[in-house]
Amino acid sequence: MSNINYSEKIPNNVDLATDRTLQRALEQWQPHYLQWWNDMGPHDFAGNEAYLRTAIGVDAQGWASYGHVKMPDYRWGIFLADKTPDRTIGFGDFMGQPVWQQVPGEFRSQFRRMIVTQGDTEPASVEQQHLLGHTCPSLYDLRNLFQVNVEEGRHLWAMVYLLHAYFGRDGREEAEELLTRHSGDVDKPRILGTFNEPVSDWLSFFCFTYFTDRDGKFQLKSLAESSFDPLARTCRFMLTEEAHHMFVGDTGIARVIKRTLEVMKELGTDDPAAIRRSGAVDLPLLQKYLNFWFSSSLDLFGSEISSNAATTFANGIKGRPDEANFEDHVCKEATFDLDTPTGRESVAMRNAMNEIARVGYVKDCEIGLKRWNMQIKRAGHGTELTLPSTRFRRNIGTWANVPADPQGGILSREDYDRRIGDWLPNEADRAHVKSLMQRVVEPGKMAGWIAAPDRGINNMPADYEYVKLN
Ligand code: BYC
Ligand code: FE
Ligand code: FE
Repeated sequence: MSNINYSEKIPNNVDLATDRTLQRALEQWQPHYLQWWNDMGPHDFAGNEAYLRTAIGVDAQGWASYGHVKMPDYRWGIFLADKTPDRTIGFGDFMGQPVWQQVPGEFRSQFRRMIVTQGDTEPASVEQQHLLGHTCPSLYDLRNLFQVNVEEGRHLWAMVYLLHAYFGRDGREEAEELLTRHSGDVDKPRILGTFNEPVSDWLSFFCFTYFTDRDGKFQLKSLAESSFDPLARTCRFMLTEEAHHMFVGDTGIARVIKRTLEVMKELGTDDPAAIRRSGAVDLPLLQKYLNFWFSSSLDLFGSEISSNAATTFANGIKGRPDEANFEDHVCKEATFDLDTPTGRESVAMRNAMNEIARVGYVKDCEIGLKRWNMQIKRAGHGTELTLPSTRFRRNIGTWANVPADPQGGILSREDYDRRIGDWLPNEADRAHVKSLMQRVVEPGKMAGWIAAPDRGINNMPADYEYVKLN
C-alpha cells in the first residue's frame, strides 16, 4: 500500500516532488481553488471545526483518519489507487493490450472531454449545497454535508491533477474553467443538467446523494475500467469515498420515513394534510421528490443510442460499470433491444452502452426502495414508494419530451401539463418543505421532520459534537 505524503503543500501519493513543473502548476491552481471554496463552498462555516475523515492511505481498509478540522484547512490532495501490475485493456478494440500510462494523441480530445465533464460535476454539487448548512436538521447531518462537500472538492482535485499532468496547456486552461462555470449560472452553467438544479432543502439533498451521487458511482465504475491507467486508478480511489455519500442519502430518506411513520401513528391517520400540520413529510410528498431526482439523474447517462458512447467504448476510454461481469468485451457484432417511443428497436450494442449503464443504475436504485417499503409495511401501512418509469420526464435521449406519466403511459401534452403537479413537487409542496427547514444544532437533537440516526459516525455517539459552532 502506498501512503500519502502529507509533508507537502499538496498531499499526494504520485511523487509530486520529483516533477517540479507539475508541482508548480498545481501550486498555482491551489489558491484559485481555495478562493472558489471560500466563495462557493459551505456558506458561513469556515471558522468552525467539523469532525471529518481524511484519507491517509489508498487501500480499501483503514484509509481514513478522523478528527476535528476547519474546512479551509482540509488536506485536499491527489490520491490514486495502487497500480495493478501488468494490467491490460479490458474492452473495446484494444482489448488485451497493455494499458496506457500516457494519453494516445488520437484520443486526446475525447479523454479531455470526459475528464472535464467528470470534473465539472464535483464542484457543481458543492455549489448546489452552498446554503444548506444554515438549515441543518442536526449537527450529525451538518457534519455529513461537510464530509460530502470536502470529498467532492477532492474529486475535483483528482480530475485537475489528470488535466495538469497529461494535457499540457489546454489541460491547465480547462482546470481554470472548472472554477469559473457555476451551478445554475445563466451565462456559464455547469455542463450536465442535474448539476444546475437547486438543492435548497435537505429533502432534496438526501435525494441528490441517493440518486445523483449514485450516477457518480456508475460513471466512476465505467471510468475505472479505462485503458488510460492514471484515470482508472484515480476513479478507483474516488469510489471508496462515494459509498458514504450514498449512505447519507439512503439513511437520510429512511430517517424521514421513520419520523413520518411515527407521526402517522401518533395521529392515527395517513392524511397528508394532518401530517403536514404536524411538521412532517407525508409519503406522497416524498414520492414527488423521488420522482424529480430520479428522472433528472437518469438523463445523466446520456442518450440511449449514442455514437459518443460507441466511440468511447471502442477506443477503450470508458467501459461498462463492472466490465468483468459481462461475457463479450468487444461487442462488435452484438445488438441490444431498446424500448423507444416508436416500439422495440434493435441497435448495435456499442451504441447502447449508456443504456446498459442506466439499466444497472436503475436496479441499484431499487434496493433502497425495497428497504424503505419494508419499513412502511412493518409499520402496518400499505403505501408503496416506487421509482417512476424511465420514460417519465426525460430531457435527454429517445424519451426526451415525450409526455409520459410515472407508470410510463403516454398521454396528451395537455393532460401531462395539467397533472405534472401531482407527480413533481409543486409550489405548495416546496413551501411546506421549506417551512420545515429550521436549523437544529444542539448536540443529539433532531428537527421534527426527521428521526435520529441509528448510530453516529466512526463509533461516536449520536449526540457527539460533530461540528463545533462556537
Ligand atoms: N445534461 O451521446 P450523448 C458525479 C450531452 S456524477 C446535459 O447523449 P454521451 C457526481 C452530451 O454531453 C458523474 N447535457 O451522451 C455526482 C453531448 O454533448 P456534446 C459525472 C447532456 O456523450 C454527485 C450530447 O448531449 N460523470 O460524479 O454518450 C455529486 C450528446 O451526448 C446530458 C460523467 O458524466 C445531460 N444530462 O454521454 C458529485 C462521466 N447528457 O458533447 C459528483 C463523464 C448528455 O455533443 N461523462 N448530454 O456537446 C460522460 O461519460 C458523458 O459525457 C455522458 C453523456 C455520460 C454524461
Ligand atoms: Fe464525486
Ligand atoms: Fe459523491
